[in-house]
Amino acid sequence: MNNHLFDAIRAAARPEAVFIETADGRIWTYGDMLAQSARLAGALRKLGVQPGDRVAAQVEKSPEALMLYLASVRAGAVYLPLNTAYTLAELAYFIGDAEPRLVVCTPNTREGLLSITGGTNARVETLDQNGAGSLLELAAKEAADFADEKRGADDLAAILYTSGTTGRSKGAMLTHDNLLSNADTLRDCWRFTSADRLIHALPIFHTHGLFVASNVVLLSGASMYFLPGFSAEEALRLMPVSTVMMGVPTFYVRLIQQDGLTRAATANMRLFVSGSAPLLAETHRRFEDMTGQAILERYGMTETNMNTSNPYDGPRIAGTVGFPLPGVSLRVTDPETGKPLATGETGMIEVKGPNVFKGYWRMPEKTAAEFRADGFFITGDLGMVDAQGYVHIVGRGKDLVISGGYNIYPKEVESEIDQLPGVFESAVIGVPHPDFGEGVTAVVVRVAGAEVDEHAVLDGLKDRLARYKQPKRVIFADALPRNTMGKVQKNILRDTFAGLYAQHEDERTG
Ligand code: MLC
Ligand code: AMP
Repeated sequence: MNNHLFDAIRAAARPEAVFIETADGRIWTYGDMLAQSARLAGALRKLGVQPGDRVAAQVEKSPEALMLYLASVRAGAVYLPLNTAYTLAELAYFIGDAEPRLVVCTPNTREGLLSITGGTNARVETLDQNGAGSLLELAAKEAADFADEKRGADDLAAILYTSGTTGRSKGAMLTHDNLLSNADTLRDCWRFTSADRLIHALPIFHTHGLFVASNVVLLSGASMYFLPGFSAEEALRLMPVSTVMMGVPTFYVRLIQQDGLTRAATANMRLFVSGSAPLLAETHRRFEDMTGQAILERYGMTETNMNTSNPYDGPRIAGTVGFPLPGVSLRVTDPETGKPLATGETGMIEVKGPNVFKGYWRMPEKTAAEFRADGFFITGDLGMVDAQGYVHIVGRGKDLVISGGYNIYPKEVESEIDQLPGVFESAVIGVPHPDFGEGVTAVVVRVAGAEVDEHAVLDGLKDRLARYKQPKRVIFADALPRNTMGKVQKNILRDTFAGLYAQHEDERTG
């Protein structure tokens, strides 16, 4: 055993087989993957990256970006992918917290990142195919083989930041075995083989696109169409020459609006997977009516990788996330006492297994608070297990909005809004949205006499928060509803504004 995760990837790689095909027709074989990740790993080592060092990357989706992840694993580093939508203000926190040795970015963010990293020992490099001095140019001078750093099952492979419900984001520390064990399990459960071809339209800075999709393909020696983003037309065009697609519910919501989505168009596809946010039962049924195929819904999170999946063989029940994966223990407990609940009772979902992360980066108290003494991780999701053993997610114990598969923590948005001139206080909620599942919505109370309007609030957030976190609508109220303890009653706000986006859509089409 040398490098726990990469040894397994290498073992599955047949050098002549196709690994990636891009929208512009570039083809990468597994041999190219081995050579390019070796060259990049060599470049990382030359730049002073040592085992255990963090390599942060905010780069556009490309095969080269995926190679950077693999190179980081091979060099024994800890990969820290960052959403391309993050603003400089957001990046400053992640970089300050993670203290990366190397930050890889695009040429247009280089200046900004240099201003953040000034005075630290982080280097800033670009991943630019044409740029002189880019990491790729350094890599081109390196050998096509690389002596992978020794890394064990329990060593860190990645840190992924997930926003905190109360304060700052937390870095979830994922080990080599967290990633490998989960990808192995998913490959087997979903019957991946080298004959598969995946439509990969997800971003590669989150668990879904980076670990679930890419690692499963790598570990089965399969291939993928690597698309820069999701387009329903493009996905439909590729279905006759593909076998699997993984997506967030918004992908499926957009696909069922296409007349071209038929049994014939999907005849070559053997599996459609959905996750990262709840898939409406209505979307599930409509998709099945149009294609004859039942979407397989699964449930996971950054901290735990995948926990449950509907069965490959056997009924895939709409509105459920299926059974705990092999090796994963799942229980439902009373959120107050932690006592396990009976079948059919709703409570807190807790999980334990090789998939569950090692803890939050440099936050031992937060880590301790989210684990039970017997090692179960408290997910913050509310659910129940039915008599057949299917897990149902029925709500969230955490104040969280999921929009198009991205998590938004209201607290973070509220803190930014509350600092704007003329704002007295605010409450941010998720309201049903026809495309994104939930739409981020701000309810704002003005300081007496202030004239701040929707435009001013949105303008004030522009450089502070990633676009997807910014409210789709800002509504003004005289006061926020509160209970006797003084806590804002967000359920009342959610009920009041439940029709906000439905109405908006009608107006648009009407
Ligand atoms: C884009 N926008 C969003 C948004 N994505 N707003 C809210 N929520 C989102 N998810 C903004 C754009 O900036 C744009 O703003 C406007 O909304 C419309 O953009 P669009 O062109 O319609 O969006 P598109 O580029 O098509 O992106 C939508 C999407 C994308 C759903 C394809 O968001 C996406 O790929 N989501 C996947 C997220 C994901 O991978 N999650 C996995 C997390 S891992 P404007 O005003 O500038 O036009 C995890 C664990 C697990 O959760 O279990 O998997
Ligand atoms: P993240 O922190 O981005 O990894 O998001 C994880 C959260 O997404 C989970 O805690 C759930 O709340 C939610 N989630 C993921 N998959 C599903 C699903 N299939 N159904 C409902 N919620 C889901």
